[in-house]
Amino acid sequence: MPFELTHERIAAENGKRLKWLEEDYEHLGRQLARRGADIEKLTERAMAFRVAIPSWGVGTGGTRFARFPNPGEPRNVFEKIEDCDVVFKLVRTTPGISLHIPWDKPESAAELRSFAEARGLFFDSMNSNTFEDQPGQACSYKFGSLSHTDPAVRRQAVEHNRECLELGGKLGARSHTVWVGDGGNFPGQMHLRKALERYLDSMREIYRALPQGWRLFIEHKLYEPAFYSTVINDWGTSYYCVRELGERAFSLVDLGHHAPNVNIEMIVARLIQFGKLAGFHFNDSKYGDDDLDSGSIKPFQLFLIFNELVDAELSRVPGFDPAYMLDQSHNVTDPVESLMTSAAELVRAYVQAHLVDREQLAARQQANDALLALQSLKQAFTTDVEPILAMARHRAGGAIDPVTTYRASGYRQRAAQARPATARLGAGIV
Ligand code: RM4
Ligand code: MN
Ligand code: MN
Repeated sequence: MPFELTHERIAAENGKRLKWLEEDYEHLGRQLARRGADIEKLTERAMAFRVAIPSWGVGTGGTRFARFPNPGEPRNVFEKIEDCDVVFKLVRTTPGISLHIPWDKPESAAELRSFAEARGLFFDSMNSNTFEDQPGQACSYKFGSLSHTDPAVRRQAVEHNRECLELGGKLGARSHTVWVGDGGNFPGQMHLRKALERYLDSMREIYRALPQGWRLFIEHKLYEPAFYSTVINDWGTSYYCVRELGERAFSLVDLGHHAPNVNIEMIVARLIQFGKLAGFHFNDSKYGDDDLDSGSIKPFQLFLIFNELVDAELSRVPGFDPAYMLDQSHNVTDPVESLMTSAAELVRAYVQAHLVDREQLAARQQANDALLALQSLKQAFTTDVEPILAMARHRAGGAIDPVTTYRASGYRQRAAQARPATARLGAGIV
């Protein structure tokens, strides 16, 4: 697409807002100084924060009922990268792109890589897909993939993962994520223990094929598409599997993959403590795996998760190196806008978590002062850090107000002209 969201355009929009931002930033700086916090250090941290975008996140999502495509939807992986580039230009925290194979399998890895690198983007974790059938595929995944009862299906699924590793190598990726939809819809449908054994056997093969310097991530999910039992249903099973697999295997936490009300920050703390936290697929949910925008429903939970992450970062837990990605389904919004605001929500929670007075909190915990311990967290959580986020974006060359700047640019309208809709109108997760 010839249309570019230029630096000049962003700077012109920022010019309208900079004076007020400077005022707010200075005021917040004075407030924080009273609490012993240095606003400049927090802004540096905000500028250093990174979260990857999944290639499937820039397309309009859908439910099993329907999908309502946005105008100007990207029709191929190159157009997806163009949209990722827009998000990156405006928020500056999202240079990594996570590819889903085969949805975004390129004809030439070298061409795709240079297309991304020319925009300052790189390829983050690879994602395999053995939860749906592809045209011409020999075996079906209707009844599972890596844990299937038929060894031929398992072999095909392992082979697909090997291909992802090979492609990822050419793209410069350094990790591979395996999520399987394997499970049972009815009690008795599958032998629960044997299915997990078969899964592990297949995963051992994938692990053995892992290139040097790579990490392998697995992702648990309590239900869907299987509605009675899933093979990797919870973090305990996931943790057991990554321990079995070896030191380069880690457990990934997708926020939507737990029962309602589960204490996810505690799962995070456990995985950190056991040296097995891979990182996150961020999203938010109300009733199930709703894949809503990060921070839209339960911002306090997001903050509490970051509180654990920042605590681990500051106490220099050995080997702590979590990978972050947004895994959301944008069904009713413009995906570019959702991704930008979600990325900002993560930075917000991250900066707020850095505002926690950890010495004070530790003393209150030591004294078993439940009420004031909560206040230590609430003081950080209720601080409006927006001027820090906006200043961080501005200093990094991004937009003070990403959504307004994006809308003013007319990018979506131009994309709609340049990318006439294709026939893909069906239902589906992404
Ligand atoms: C799954 C899981 C995976 C994602 C697919 C599309 O629920 O979250 O990470 O790749 O959806
Ligand atoms: Mn996920
Ligand atoms: Mn999911």
